[in-house]
Amino acid sequence: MSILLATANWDPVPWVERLARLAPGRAIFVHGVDAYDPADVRYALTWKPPEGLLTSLPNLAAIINLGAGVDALLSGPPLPENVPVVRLVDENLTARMSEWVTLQVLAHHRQALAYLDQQRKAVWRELPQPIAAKVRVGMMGYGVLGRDAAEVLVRLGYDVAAWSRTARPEAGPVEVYRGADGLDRFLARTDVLVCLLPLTPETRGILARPLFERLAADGALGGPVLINAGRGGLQVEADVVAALETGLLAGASLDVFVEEPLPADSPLWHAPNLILTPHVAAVSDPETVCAYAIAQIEAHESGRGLTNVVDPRKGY
Ligand code: NDP
Ligand code: OXD
Repeated sequence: MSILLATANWDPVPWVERLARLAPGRAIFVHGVDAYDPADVRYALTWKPPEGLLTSLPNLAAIINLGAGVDALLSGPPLPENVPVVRLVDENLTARMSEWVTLQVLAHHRQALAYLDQQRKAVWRELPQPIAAKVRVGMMGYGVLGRDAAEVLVRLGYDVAAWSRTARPEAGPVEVYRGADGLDRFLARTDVLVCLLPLTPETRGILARPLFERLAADGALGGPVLINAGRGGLQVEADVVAALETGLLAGASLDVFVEEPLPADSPLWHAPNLILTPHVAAVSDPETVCAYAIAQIEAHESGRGLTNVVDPRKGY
């Protein structure tokens, strides 16, 4: 019933300490640090594990992904057959993402970059200030993270709608557009596009010029704004730079990039009206994520079953 931790370049120490406190008596191995027999491992707690590691564990009962997005796992070499993959759903992570999204929406709406620029030049000038109700936010991806961020933005008074793949009866407080049919109408009513989609074969490259051209151009912010914290592979970065330079997009905030760390020569570093953060919108906190992983293991062993199991056919 041992646990194997394989977390790329994360510091394993806080994870092991927390796991040991929550599951005393259970063996915990850190891949690349501890010697272990692969046959002893029942649960793999992973973030971007090395290729081939998971298929080398013959008695694996579950893979617990220590982040919400499973694109790196599913797009790599084949995973062991019939071993469920659990993704992270964590209130702590969800709250952090809503903080980041709110910060970015407010920054563009309330012209933080323009005021910073004025401050540097010692310019005292009032800029247009539409009320939030006049700003139409579109949540692209209305899952765990999109819903929570939407609720916060609704509370602030924004006119929020969402776009998702399927119809769900328990939709929440905003109008939800569905699938390819609903996309045009969704984009046409959107001033600030917030993307919290997973990266799948269907969504790769969706944030590109043809989509930017379908956003509302007549909104209260003088042009559409793109905010992406989903995955870098969702965006065509040359199109984002060109759209910012030509004014097709009035502004953007990006937390995720095709290549991370973002290469020093990427034109994104110098694109106008772009706020860039280094994939930190919502980091995984060992405190809460270890508790989640142990709760999943206990549910599995008690027969209650795993939750938030990824459907490999959907890709998220
Ligand atoms: P969920 O699985 O809960 O939600 C995904 C949403 O995207 C759902 O509404 C789903 O539709 C929708 N969707 C998926 N595919 C399509 C499609 N082809 N067309 C339209 N809608 C689609 O994921 P989370 O909200 O938990 O996380 C979303 C993503 O956020 C993660 O996959 C990850 O990449 C990213 N993330 C980034 C972080 C960061 O720090 N930057 C931190 C955490 C996550 P439906 O409701 O119909 O299923
Ligand atoms: C995640 C992430 O998917 O941090 O959780 O990107």
